[in-house]
Amino acid sequence: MSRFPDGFLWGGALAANQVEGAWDADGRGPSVADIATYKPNVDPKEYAAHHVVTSEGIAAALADPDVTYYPKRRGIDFYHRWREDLALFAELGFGVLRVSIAWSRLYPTGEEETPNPAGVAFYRDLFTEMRRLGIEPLVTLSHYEMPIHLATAYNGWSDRRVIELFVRFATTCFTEFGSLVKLWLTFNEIDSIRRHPFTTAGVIEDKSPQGFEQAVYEALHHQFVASALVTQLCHELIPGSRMGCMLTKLTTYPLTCEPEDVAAAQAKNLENHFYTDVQTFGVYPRLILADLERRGITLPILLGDEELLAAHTADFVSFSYYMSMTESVSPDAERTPGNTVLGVKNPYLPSSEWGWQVDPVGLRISLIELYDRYRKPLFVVENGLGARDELTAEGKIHDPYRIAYFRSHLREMRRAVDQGVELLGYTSWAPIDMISASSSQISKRYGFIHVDFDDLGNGSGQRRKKDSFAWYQRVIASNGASLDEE
Ligand code: BGP
Repeated sequence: MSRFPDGFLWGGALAANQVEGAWDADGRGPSVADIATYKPNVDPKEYAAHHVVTSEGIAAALADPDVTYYPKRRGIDFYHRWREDLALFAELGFGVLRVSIAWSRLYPTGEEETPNPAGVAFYRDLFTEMRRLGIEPLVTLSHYEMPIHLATAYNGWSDRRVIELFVRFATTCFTEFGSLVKLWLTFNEIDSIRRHPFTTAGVIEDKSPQGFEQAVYEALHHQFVASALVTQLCHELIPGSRMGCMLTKLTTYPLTCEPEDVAAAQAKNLENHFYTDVQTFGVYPRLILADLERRGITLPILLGDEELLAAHTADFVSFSYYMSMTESVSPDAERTPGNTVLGVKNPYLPSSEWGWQVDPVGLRISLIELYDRYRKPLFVVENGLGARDELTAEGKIHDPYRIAYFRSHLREMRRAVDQGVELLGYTSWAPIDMISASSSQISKRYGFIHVDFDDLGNGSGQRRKKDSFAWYQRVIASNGASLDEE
């Protein structure tokens, strides 16, 4: 079969904190993303170390009005240019566009009783225009951008009261936008709470007297409960709606067939799947509970929580896939960075400039693995290549490397569909250059559309189509058939 199923949703994915900018415009409150700084020449292997956040550092950043070294405060000015960008996405032929709603644009501190009217109007206009253009919105409720006040005043999601505040935010989203939006996601890469607890859940180590790891798992449990509650609400408030969960698919192979390497890889994959296990099976896996007990971690499970988790599971499983890695028990194994992880380098695979190992077959493996495990429809909501692009004197951007990345991954994705995987759609990361989540660079470019800004915000912001724009346009127009013509 050289085509994807009729009605397959082709598109792209954005995150509010990485594109909107306008961080303090029209009543928006500061979010955890607004203290992320661009650190010139930081080795990608060191990014994780830079996610250490302190109360003192937060206060200093919030006192600093700078936008040069806080790139997420300016994004790509999508807040003002979104009509132009939507027109380009429509020109690509998008059937779906994944975006997130910035919680602090609706509830500046997270504690307000009623939403910021300008924030509601912005998203209503955005979704209305998407619908006019025939683009289905796929909306992420939480994508690394919670109100920073909830981090500093509550220690983020470690405080159970944040559940109720999130439900208030989600209820506003469902009642205000439910006539325009039928496809929703709860937490972007909910598993990433272990790797960057502040970005994902507003948890701060110096505000965690119970212990940082204990606080992280308290926050995670509260996010699981919140997922179940908003899934129930979504179904009740929006007839025909579907709520998905969302995982960073960190597919890990054993470096060798030495059984201990195989066991080490198995442990990595079990840990990775734990999060979607809870959100799709509705129970904590026994292996995880036993491990938490061994580590002295107590989950703050209250009466009724387990029934909630079991009663309101995800309708579909979505995930991001960029790279794969291996695992080994050998202390000498060479490590390489991946998506906020450090894996053992796979000698059979090439790496991007940021060290992420390019593995299109890994996408097929991941699709088969997740579909076999959960037997629910899947949705690839992030996949793409970050690379340095050159703007020629003629204003062209030749990106054959990006075309090659997408061609190889989409062919493997189609093979998984041929094998019977029920795949709802594919939203590439990202249709347009934006601020990198991990490094706050724009020079790590993902888009089919180039944006004329540099890492310090210099430039016109002009949008230009790269060579890959026309290539992806043909893939969409042919529903994947053009993948065989090359
Ligand atoms: C995922 C995030 C996205 C996106 C992507 C690319 O983890 O969900 O927000 O940023 O990673 O990573 P980066 O931007 O760090 O290159």
